[in-house]
Order: sequence, then structure tokens, then C-alpha cells
Amino acid sequence: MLSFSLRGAILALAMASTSALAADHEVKMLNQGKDGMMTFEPAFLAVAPGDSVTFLPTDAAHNTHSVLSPTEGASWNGSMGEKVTVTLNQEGVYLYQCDPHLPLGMVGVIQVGKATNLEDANKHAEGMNTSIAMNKERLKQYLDQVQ
Ligand SMILES: [Cu+2]
Repeated sequence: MLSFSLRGAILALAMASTSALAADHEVKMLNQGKDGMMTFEPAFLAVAPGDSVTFLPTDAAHNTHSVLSPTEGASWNGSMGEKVTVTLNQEGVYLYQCDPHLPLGMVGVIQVGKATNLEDANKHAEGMNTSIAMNKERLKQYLDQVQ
């Protein structure tokens, strides 16, 4: 009896510490942010594997759509104005965009743990830049923060 309840207590403790370690980060989708018009804020995030990120439709008419992930299946595609929470278990660099505002440079970068696919991410960013008309410098600025 004693050992049974002890085991339960240890299990409860282990579960509590797991949830305490995984953090949730918030990214706002904005018409006007510190980087100018049509931005994610913060547009660069470094998080730990297992953390989650919540995209908040603070202003209307934006979405979040991942366009590069370190592995297949670790992607998301939100509808317009949708609040999206993603749990990021796969290490690497993630690139995402707001579909209607890609031409205005509404893009973001998330680094999860080690930047295992940084070369791929930089290459993919070059391709994205051909679709960006304004604020072209943002994507590179965000990627430059990857460590
Ligand atoms: Cu947008």
C-alpha cells in the first residue's frame, strides 16, 4: 500500500515538472509593429524543444503558415484570423509567413534547440525573397539572430 502511493506521488511529481519546463511563447500578428507595417512580433524566437508557440490574431486579416520545417509533419497552416498554438518538438529552424502579406515581408523565424537545418533555411529564404517586394531585409535580419 505504501509503495503504491509513493509511486503515484513520484509520477505526479514527474508530470508536474514536465509541464513546468515546457514554456508557451506568444507571437502577435500586427498591422503595425516595431519593425513597421504587417509584422509578427517577436518575429524571431529561440525556444526549447517541447515548447509551444501561440500566434495571436491581435489585428484582423492575418494568418500564420509554416513554409519550412526541420522535418516533415512539423508544420502548420492557420486560417485568416485564427489563433494557432503549435508545439515544437523537432529541433531546427522554422520559417513561416502570413500568406496575404508575404509581399510586404510579413515573415517570421523560430529556432528550436540547435539550428540543425540552418543551411536549408537560408536557401529557402532566398526563394521566399523573390516573393517579397517590401521589407526584404527583415527575413535576413531574423535569420541572422539564429545561433
Ligand atoms: Cu498579415
